[in-house]
Amino acid sequence: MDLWYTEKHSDNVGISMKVNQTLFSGKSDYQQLDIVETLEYGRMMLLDGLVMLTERDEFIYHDMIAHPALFTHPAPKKVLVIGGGDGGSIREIVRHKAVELAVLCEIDGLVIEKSCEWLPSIASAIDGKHPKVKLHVDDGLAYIRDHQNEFDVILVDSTDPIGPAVGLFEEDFYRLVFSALKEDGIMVAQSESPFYHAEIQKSMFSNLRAVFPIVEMYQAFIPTYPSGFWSFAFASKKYHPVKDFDRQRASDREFHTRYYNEDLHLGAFMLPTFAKENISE
Ligand code: AG3
Repeated sequence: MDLWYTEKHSDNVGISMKVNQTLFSGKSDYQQLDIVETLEYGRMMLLDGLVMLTERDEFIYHDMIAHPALFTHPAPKKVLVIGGGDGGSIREIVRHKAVELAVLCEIDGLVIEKSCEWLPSIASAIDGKHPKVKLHVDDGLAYIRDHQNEFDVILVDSTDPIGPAVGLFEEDFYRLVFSALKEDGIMVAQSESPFYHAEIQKSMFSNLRAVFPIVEMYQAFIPTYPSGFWSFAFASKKYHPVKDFDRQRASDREFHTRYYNEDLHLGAFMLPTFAKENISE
């Protein structure tokens, strides 16, 4: 049998991967969840048909959603992840010595459950046993409404702004994140492809700028996402990701990162002109 999965990136373009077998397929209260085994990229998780991660390239996304903020903040003790039910972001966060508590707030309990079952190398820190990790199955908006002035870093590890994640790209949500952060807190959110999603980026970054004094975009190469050229929004109350970056602290890290490093930390914030134009004021 010749079985292929295609995620369409536009009406006329997509990415296709040859699939061995389906490991899980089911519908939660929120979305369709599929976990399949591909020949080239290992196991792959899809939500509503969109590629969330593959075993082969997830290290890039999870290094880059977590480490730039955690190496910019001088003492990140309490960190919150909104979304990210696969556990990849939490896995990277707890590698930081300074981190005392990492909270995961994921709306869909099925994503957590099936990641633990089928993606153990990604979900290693959300199996309920890690001493630094707390899990909440809850709506991110509802959760942060009840948490003021509490977190050093908040990561928004969401899917595209369709379905359950729509609210996570809006100004009202960023105001709640702002108040859930301490006075020197940092938020990072995945911010789609500069190549395909100019309109989303435009509104997302203007919503962020209405709330945070420092807002920057940085980029990463993620082969299985639309265009392979992906981005993150860095929104901060006090620390600038380039000007306040302590290069020595990043190069002294006591764990190995296969994508992130202290040179790339700076390089990731250098953007091609068309990407700058997407978010220019
Ligand atoms: N979250 C970002 C997924 C966005 C991908 N979009 C797409 N394939 N159209 C990934 C979750 C990993 N923790």
